[in-house]
Amino acid sequence: MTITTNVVIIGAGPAGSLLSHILHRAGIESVVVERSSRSHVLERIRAGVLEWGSVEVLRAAGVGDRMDEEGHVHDGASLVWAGGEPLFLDINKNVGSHFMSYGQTRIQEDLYDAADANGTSFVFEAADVEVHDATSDRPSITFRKNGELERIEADYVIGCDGYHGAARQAIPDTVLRTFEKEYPFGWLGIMSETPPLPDLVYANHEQGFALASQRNPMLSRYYVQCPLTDNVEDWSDDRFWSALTTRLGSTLGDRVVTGPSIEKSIAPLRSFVAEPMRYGNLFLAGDAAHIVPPTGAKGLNLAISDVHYLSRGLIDHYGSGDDGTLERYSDMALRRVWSSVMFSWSLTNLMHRFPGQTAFDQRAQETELDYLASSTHAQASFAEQYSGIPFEIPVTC
Ligand code: RFL
Ligand code: PHB
Repeated sequence: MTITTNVVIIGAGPAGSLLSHILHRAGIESVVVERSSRSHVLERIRAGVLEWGSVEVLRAAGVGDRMDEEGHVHDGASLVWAGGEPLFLDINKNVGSHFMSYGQTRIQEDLYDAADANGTSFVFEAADVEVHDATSDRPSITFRKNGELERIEADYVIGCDGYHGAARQAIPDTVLRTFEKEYPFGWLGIMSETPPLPDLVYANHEQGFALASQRNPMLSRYYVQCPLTDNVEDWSDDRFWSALTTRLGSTLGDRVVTGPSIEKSIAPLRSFVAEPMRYGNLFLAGDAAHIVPPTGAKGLNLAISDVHYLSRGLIDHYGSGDDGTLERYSDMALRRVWSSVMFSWSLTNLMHRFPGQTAFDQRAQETELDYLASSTHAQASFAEQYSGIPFEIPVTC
């Protein structure tokens, strides 16, 4: 069976579902094709920090009400190292911006609720997605649903299908340039129904990195750096709490309220960029085109900024026939991507313990952190990067 539509979107994560929602509001029809089940997508626990630009995009798309009710707005975040007192990096004071704690699972629920209300077409559990004729006027995708081969023909195919997706594979090696860095450790994350620390805290400790984050007043999210060879079974709750509180240092560690974990998982850390983010009438957005280590809290925010730019390009195309924004999409998105890639890489290097790290390397990290503590310029630069560089296209309602 062949379906025709304006835009076919591969992947119903935050990038794909937000794009289809914004297009729907502009009267542009799309179909979203997702490999997993709806419940599987909703259960994945991932990001928790939204840049202010992302908050504004979600509000402008009409999916910000619950975020504004339940999200926690922060003025800044703390860094702690070498057993010292935490350094609060005041983003509001330095760059007049904030960020918000609001879980990706909640955003995903908000987007699926909006899709249900819109009646947008989502196909879940679609296997073997392939992109065809990406450089033609009428690109298409095929996939299997309940064993049957289906085809969707469109003006544009948008790959929002994450790092392991099918869309990027449709771009020939002669066109696509990739940049990659793997880090020799992972993050073990837990969720616990306990009151979180008031601020986000990033800790550099000789036993490894730790992060205290949150979802709501009775839901904490914590991470510790661990070897890639570890399994979650290696980490009892007691071992986790002991590692976390040690790494946060006594001032903050003593304030952590412990309790049973309700989720525990290990994620590897990687930096990856694929250029360009367009091949003919196939566009890539979000993790399909780039991955950053979670240290800078940028992955979801980049997915949202890509969608902001791309939706504007598609709205211009269908509204006035102006393709200028679509032509600029890849270069414009990549400028923001590389800025976040660079920040996430440097914060990862600054805060983690690397295998073979010497006393010299540790002291070098601590000296850079001391510089951050003593320099208002360094703090302003951190604040500017953590809060996210401004969009080249302003958000309008
Ligand atoms: P997603 O979320 O991976 O969604 C892609 C969707 O595509 C589907 N898919 C396919 N569908 C059809 N056919 C195929 N062949 C397909 N292959 C894949 C998948 O099933 C999936 O539903 O990508 P998207 O939409 O680009 O969103 C990106 C974000 O999910 C990701 O960047 C963030 O979660 C990263 N991240 C963080 N980002 C932040 O901005 N702030 C944070 O605080 C933050 N914390 C994190 C994070 C990621 C983490 N992990 C687990 C990697 C913390 C962690 C621990
Ligand atoms: C999270 O809350 O999951 C989180 C917060 C900050 C990060 C990464 C993840 O840098």
